[in-house]
Amino acid sequence: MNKITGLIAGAAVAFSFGAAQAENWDMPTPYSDAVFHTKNIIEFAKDVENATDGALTITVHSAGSLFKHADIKNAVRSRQVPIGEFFLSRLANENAAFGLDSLPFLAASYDEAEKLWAAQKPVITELLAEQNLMPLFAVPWPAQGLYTKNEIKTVDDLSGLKFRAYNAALEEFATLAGAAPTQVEAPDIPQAFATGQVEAMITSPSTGASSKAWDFVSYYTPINAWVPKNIVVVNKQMFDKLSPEVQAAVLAAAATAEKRGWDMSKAEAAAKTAIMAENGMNIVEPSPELIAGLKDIGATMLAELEAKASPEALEIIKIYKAN
Ligand code: PCA
Repeated sequence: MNKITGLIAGAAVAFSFGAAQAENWDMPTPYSDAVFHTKNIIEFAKDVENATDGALTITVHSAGSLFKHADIKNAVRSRQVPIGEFFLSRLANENAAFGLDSLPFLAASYDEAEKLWAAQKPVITELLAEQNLMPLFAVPWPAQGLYTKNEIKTVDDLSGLKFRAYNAALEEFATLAGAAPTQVEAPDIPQAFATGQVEAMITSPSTGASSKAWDFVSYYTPINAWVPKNIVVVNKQMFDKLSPEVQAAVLAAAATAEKRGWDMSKAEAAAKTAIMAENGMNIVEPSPELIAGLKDIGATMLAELEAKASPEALEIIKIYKAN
């Protein structure tokens, strides 16, 4: 490009993005700055700002500082904020279709998680549209493992443990394992262990490391039972108000963020498990008995879900299993 066409191109960009007033969007997330999901959405915000020449800037509010986790979806729905991130399966109470990534052993590897997301995406896009919400991208946490003070060899060893849960499916899983679940948000994990409110949990090595699990448990057992996702949604009316150029920039940055997020997630599991080992935790491969017992619980949960699930959830399971 020579200097003159460069100037003209620059002016055209400034014109197309500058025509409308510059916008700033607040973006709440439940998770703290140390978490890779938060790093990814901060990158997403930068990409949008750069691609739009500052016509749209996004300010990320981490660790539930702007809205509590339970309120983020409705805050976006009611346009208190235009965009937000939350744990997708928290919406399972609205429709089981949202919760399938948190069903034990239905999709336990990244390949399966990708297949499940492909089956889920069109269905939940339609369900969210009914609430004036549009998904921009979804990124999985690494597979979920078990954190305990003592070694766990069978499901019986979980009996009576005060167990930290983050959604209804995990609460049911813990209950079926004979444990006593309590809901605790990720940033509150260290406090919940310190005060004795909980003594065991299931989560990713990412959250294990970001909450310094070695301060309160000694064993990590990578049962790798499910690969749950965060989702970023935007209010459709707010999105429609953006110029077509800015809309295109947001969608392009979202596609980039989805790809980058899955890559970050895949790199996390080994890296964060190594950090836990360096800090003195025992990393113990699960016994066949433990896995068999946990799979039984997963099968019970799937059968219960299939007996009462929404047509949308059943359709996703059908497509997922056929592929
Ligand atoms: N970390 C989040 C959700 C799943 C995960 O790996 C948490 O523990 O709340």
